[in-house]
Order: sequence, then C-alpha cells, then structure tokens
Amino acid sequence: MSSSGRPVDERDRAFIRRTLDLALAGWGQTAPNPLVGAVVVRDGVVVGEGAHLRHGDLHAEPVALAHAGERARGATVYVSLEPCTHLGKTPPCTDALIAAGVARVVIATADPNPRAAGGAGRLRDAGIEVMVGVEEAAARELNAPFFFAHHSARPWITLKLAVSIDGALTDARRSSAWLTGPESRAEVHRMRANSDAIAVGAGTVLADDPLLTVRGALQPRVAPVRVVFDARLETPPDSRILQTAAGPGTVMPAPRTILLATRGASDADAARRAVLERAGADIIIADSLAAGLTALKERGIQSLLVEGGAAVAGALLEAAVVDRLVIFQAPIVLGQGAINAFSRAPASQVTTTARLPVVERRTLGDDLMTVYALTDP
Ligand code: AOF
Ligand code: ZN
Repeated sequence: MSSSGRPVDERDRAFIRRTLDLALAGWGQTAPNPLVGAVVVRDGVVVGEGAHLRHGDLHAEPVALAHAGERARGATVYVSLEPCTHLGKTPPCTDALIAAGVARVVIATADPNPRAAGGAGRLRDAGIEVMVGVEEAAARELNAPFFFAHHSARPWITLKLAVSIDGALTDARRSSAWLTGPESRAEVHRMRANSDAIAVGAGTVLADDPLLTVRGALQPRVAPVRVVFDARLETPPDSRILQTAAGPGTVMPAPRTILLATRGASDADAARRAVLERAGADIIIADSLAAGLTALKERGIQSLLVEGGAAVAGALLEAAVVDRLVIFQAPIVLGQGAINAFSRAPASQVTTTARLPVVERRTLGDDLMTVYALTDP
C-alpha cells in the first residue's frame, strides 16, 4: 500500500528500487543532505536517470530530466525523496518537473526538511498525478541519519562490532589483530566514508592506537570527525588519533578528534586537559552520555559509527541509543577468557527480550555481516 491507500504496482516498486540504487552514486558525498535518485519512464521504458552526486550539486530530478530531454513530456518520474519546493543551492525540483510537463510522479517518501517539503501537494495543484509511499521503509533506511536528524537531539548511531563465532571481540590476551577478512575491512571503510563521525572508547585507543580514518576505495567529501568516548581523559597525547588531528596550527586538512569526557574527570586535571588540547584534541565535557551525544549533534554530526569496544557497546546499549547494530562475524573461535562483545550490555531474558529485525545480511569473503534494527529512522 502507498500512503494514499492505493495498492502499489510491481513496476512502480521496481522503478523506485532503481532510484534507490542510483542514489548510492552519491555515497559519502552528499551529507548533511540525503542520497537521492530519480528515473524518468515513458511508455514503460527508462528515458532518463539521475542522482544527487554531491552536496551543493544538482538534485536528482533535474539530472534525470535533462537526460530525458523532450521525452519527459507526459512521462512518469520516480524519485526516492519528495521533490523539493525551495530555492536552495539549486532551483526547486517541483518547478522543473512541472515545466517538463511530466504526467505522473511516484515518490518513495516525504521530505522531513520543512524548508524543502510540500512538493507532493504542489505537483498535485499543477494537475500532476502523485503517489507517495512506494518502498518507503527502504528509502528511509537509505537516509536514516537524515530522517532521524529532523526529530532527534542526538546523532543516528550505528554500532559496528567484529566478532568471533563465540561473540568475542578479542582473545584472552587481548591481541589487537583483526578477526575479519579483507572484504569485511573494505566494507567498514565504505561505511566510514558515509558517516559524519567515527567513535571508539578510550580502552580501544589504549589497546589498538587506531587511526579511524577512511582508507578504502571511496573517499568522502568531508573526512569523518573522530570521537573517543573518554570519560576520564585517558587518551594519550601521543596516540595516532591525536598526532594526526587538526588542531590549532595544523596545516594539513586532517579530521578533528573530539574527546568526550564526563564532568569531574576533567576538573580534576586541568593540566592534562591543556596537554591534550595542545596535542590537537577538541574536548567536550558532558554531564551524561545523552548530553554528550547531543553535543555531537550540535556540532553537525548526524551519523555516528561506533566501532567498540565492549565498554562503549555496553554503555550505548544500556542507554538505548543504538539504532543499527552491525555484526561482522569471522569464522574463528576464541574460547575461554575471550572478551565477549556484549559482556558489558544490560542483562536480558530469553523469554522477554526483543528479537531484533534483520535489515540486511550478506557474506563478505568468509565472514558474515548482519545489520539489526533497534529503532526506526
Ligand atoms: C530533491 N532532490 O536530489 C535532493 C533533495 O542544500 P540544497 O539546496 O541542495 O537542499 C537540500 C535539501 O533538499 C535537503 O535537505 C533535502 O530536503 C532536499 N534534497 N531534494 O528534490 C534531491 N537531494
Ligand atoms: Zn530538489
């Protein structure tokens, strides 16, 4: 069913799914704006396709309309987000659709941005047949941080954990070696490329000294901010995450590093704070985890990819602020003494705990990746 209550035609569904695929062309390049795709169909044949490729560039519809040219007259346009009505960085897409003389517009989901919304109504007023709500869940999933940002004070949080068959993050010796294979690692870099920020706990910084940069095939338009959940300000000034941070006086365009501390920790040691700030840290002192997450959102972070470890995973699950849980399971058993990924999560009971819906599941080399939904965007 579409939101207008009409049953959805399978062809309409297939063309909307095509818009979602096209939208992926902007992966890592459009934030804080959404990924959007559009298809122009005339007599059942695709005559134009387009995507919003980069923040500030043309929206998807004008790209697809230009591709279709005169063939757009009388055609059906499929678009993964309600066409905009505002004069933003580009002219309103609704005006372009009306001017092109299209007969019908099929929209996956409404635009939550009050500046841009209202396109469906405007198109109807111009005599165009409009349908909203085809493959709506998939369209919202694609731009979950964008939709979430319009009604939430915190970023959309994806908790990504690489585990063994027995659910451990590392062995009893806490070796910092990788559990998963190269295909999973490439996927993590792809996920990083479409995130506004990447976070770990201070324990992970101390154990692994990670860089938390994007080193995959696809480079993002803006390098993700790096965040350390560091209640007691334990991040070493000479850690790689600070050594490569953009701070006062840095010349290279390095991503910022934010240390998220809790009040008390920092007052205790102003000298340490000064050392960390000189090393390039941007320190946020918050009263609670929730307040810290709000502070990140206030700094423009709509999507936060959290990569562990067990303490941070436990704290975020306890606070019920994990939106997507992504598990990369490697074909290894770590056995006794290994550090379980959920050892710090709140206890639950088999009979009453929620069975998490699976949003996506695929194999990556010998690993298995599963995306679980804990909330809706
Ligand atoms: C569309 N088609 O392809 C996209 C839309 O910053 P601006 O001026 O580019 O406007 C961004 C807003 O426009 C964004 O927040 C969202 O509401 C909408 N994006 N709309 O009709 C598109 N990318
Ligand atoms: Zn637009």
